[in-house]
Amino acid sequence: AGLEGALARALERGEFELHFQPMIDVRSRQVVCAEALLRWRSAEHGLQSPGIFMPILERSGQIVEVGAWVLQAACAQAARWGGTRVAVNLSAQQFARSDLRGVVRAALQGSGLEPSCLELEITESLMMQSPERAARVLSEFQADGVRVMLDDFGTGYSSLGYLARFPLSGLKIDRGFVTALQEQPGGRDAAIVRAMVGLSRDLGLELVAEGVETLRQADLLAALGVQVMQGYYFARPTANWQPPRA
Ligand code: G
Ligand code: G
Ligand code: MN
Ligand code: NA
Repeated sequence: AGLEGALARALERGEFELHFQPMIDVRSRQVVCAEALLRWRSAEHGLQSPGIFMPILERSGQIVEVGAWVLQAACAQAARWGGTRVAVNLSAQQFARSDLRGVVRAALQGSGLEPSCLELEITESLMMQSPERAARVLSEFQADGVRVMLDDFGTGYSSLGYLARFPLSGLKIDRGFVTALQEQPGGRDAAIVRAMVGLSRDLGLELVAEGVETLRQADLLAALGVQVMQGYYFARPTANWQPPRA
């Protein structure tokens, strides 16, 4: 079968799997959360990344079913971690569905995971498609005790005003800033990261830098006040990931 045909059967064949990548508090060295990243292990097409199959799932609408599987599988894993949070990425189509709250609640109830151990990652563009609806959906997650992080922060078009009014748990600084920081440590991107540190502190938001690939990037971020980091320098996404034992 072609890629699309094979993908249509992937869920029933059990070909999807989650890899996990930790976010690390560099001061305490503790893992604060691990992000679930979807992979498709196709019998015919080998191991595939979301860049390839996510657009197809979005187009076919299959993302809704697969997204529910991701939530349930991620919560089931995290329930065995003993307190380490799990982060799940939401797609635009999932976010637009009126049954999302119920799907999230079902994943929590089915796994026994504490709501505060689940973190949903949404992008700015996803939020901006309908800010009023997004505000309501985020309030519902807040009421349920589920955390929401704004992913790829700094690359979208959201107004800073939304940061004050939307019930977000935190921000994930897009890896573009992390790359630029290393190229020009005293440059404009450093100024923006420093502003994000101040903004998140003053608004009571957690801040995570993603895409940290080198010790130098980690040091530059730490010097700017970023405390939680994620990236290849610390750990690549892996199957069978476990939190380190204390
Ligand atoms: O791992 P990386 O190649 O793992 O992921 C590429 C993109 O796919 C990222 O933007 C990431 O947020 C997205 N992604 C990874 N897993 C999922 C998932 O389970 N659901 C959604 N909606 N996006 C995902
Ligand atoms: O859009 P989102 O932030 O969810 O995407 C996460 C993506 O970034 C995944 O594809 C993940 O595999 C990838 N990723 C994680 N750490 C690093 C890193 O240090 N460098 C690069 N280039 N990509 C990373
Ligand atoms: Mn993410
Ligand atoms: Na991101």
